[in-house]
Amino acid sequence: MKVLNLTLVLITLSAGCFGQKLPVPADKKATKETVILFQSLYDLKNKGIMYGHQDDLMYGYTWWYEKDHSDTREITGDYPAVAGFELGHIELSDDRSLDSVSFAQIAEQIKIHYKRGGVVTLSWHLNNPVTMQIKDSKGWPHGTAWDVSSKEVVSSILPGGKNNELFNTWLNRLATFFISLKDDKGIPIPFIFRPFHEHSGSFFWWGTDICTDKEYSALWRYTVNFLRDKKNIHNILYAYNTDRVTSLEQYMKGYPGDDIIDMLSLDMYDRGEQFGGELDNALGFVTKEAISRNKLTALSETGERRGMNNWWTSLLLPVVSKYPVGYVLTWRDAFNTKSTVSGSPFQSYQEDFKKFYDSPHTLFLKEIIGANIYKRK
Ligand code: BMA
Repeated sequence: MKVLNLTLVLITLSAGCFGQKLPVPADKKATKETVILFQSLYDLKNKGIMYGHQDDLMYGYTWWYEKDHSDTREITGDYPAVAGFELGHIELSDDRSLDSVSFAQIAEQIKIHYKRGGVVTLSWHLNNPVTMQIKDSKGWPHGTAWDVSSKEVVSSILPGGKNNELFNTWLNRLATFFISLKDDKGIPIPFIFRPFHEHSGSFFWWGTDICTDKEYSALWRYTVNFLRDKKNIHNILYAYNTDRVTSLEQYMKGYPGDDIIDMLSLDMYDRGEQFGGELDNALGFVTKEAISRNKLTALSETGERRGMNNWWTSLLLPVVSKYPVGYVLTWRDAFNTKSTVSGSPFQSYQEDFKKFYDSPHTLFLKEIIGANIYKRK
C-alpha cells in the first residue's frame, strides 16, 4: 500500500479559502472545473509526481480495447493518474487515429477517466497539410507529422497562406471533437492539450529548423485563438513543449506567451548515459521558469531505451523528485510489437515499476481521487 500524506495535500489545496491568491489558467473564461483543475495541479506538483501513460486505457502489448483494462493497473493495482490519448488523423475526419484507435472509444475513455477523478492529456500528431496533397510514386507514406521535406508548411497554413482554409477545416474538426467531451451532466471535461510538441527537435513539420520561431509562435496563437475565441472552448489547459534542451534560452525559443500557455512541459527519452544529467539540468530551469510564470509543469514524454531494469527507481525517480514536476508520462505500449519506445515496464521491468509505484513521492489514480482535483476546497 502506498503512503501519502493526503492531509497535507488537502490543507495546501485549501489555501485559496484563506485569501492566498491562487494562479489561474491563461484563458480568462476558463470554466470553473478547468480553473479548479489548474489550481489543484499547481499545488499537487509540490506534493508528489503523478504517473501518466499514453493510451493506457486503449491497448497494451497483448490486448486491444478491453473494458477497464490497463497495463498499469495489472501491475500495480491502480490506474495511472494521467491518461494520455492521441488525436492524429482527427483532422482528416477519420474514425480512427494514426495508431488505429477509434475516436469514439477515445472519447468514451476520456469520460470514464474523468469520472474516476483522473487527469486527461491529449497529443496531436497532425498530418503535414502541404505534402499530404502530393502522391508519392515510391509508395512511402507521405504527408505525416514527421514529413519535414518542406519548410513552408507553417507559413502556408497561417492567414494569407494558401493552406489556411484547409487548416481551418482541420481545426474545426478538432473543435467538434473537443466540444463533444462532456460529462453526464453536460459539463465540458477539462483536459491538457499538447499540440505542436517537441519544437526544439526537427523531426516534425513544426520543428525548430523547419519553421521560424516567429511562425511557430504564430501557429500556437492562431490555434488557441481559434479554439478559445472563435469556437468558445474554455475547458482546455495548453501545454508548451520541447524535446531535449540544454538551456532556458533554447527552451523558450518560439514560446507563444503567458496569455496562451498554461504548462511548461518537456519531453526527454533516455538515449544514453548522459540522460540523468541532461534531465536534471533541463528540469531545473524549466520548472523554475514555470513557477516564476505561475504555470504548470510536466515531463510529458519519457522512456527507458537501454534495457536498464532499475531505471524507474534508480534514475528517473531521484531526478524528478528534485523538482516540482506535475507528472511524468511514459509513451504507448504499441499493440503486438516489441517496441520499447515508451520504456514501458510491461515487458521486463515490472518489479522496479512496482517500487516506483510504492514510492510515497509518486501519485497514481487513487491518490488523485483522494485529493479531489475537480472540487473547490
Ligand atoms: C510516436 C510513435 C508512433 C505513434 C505516435 C503517435 O511517438 O509511438 O508510433 O504513431 O507516437 O501516437
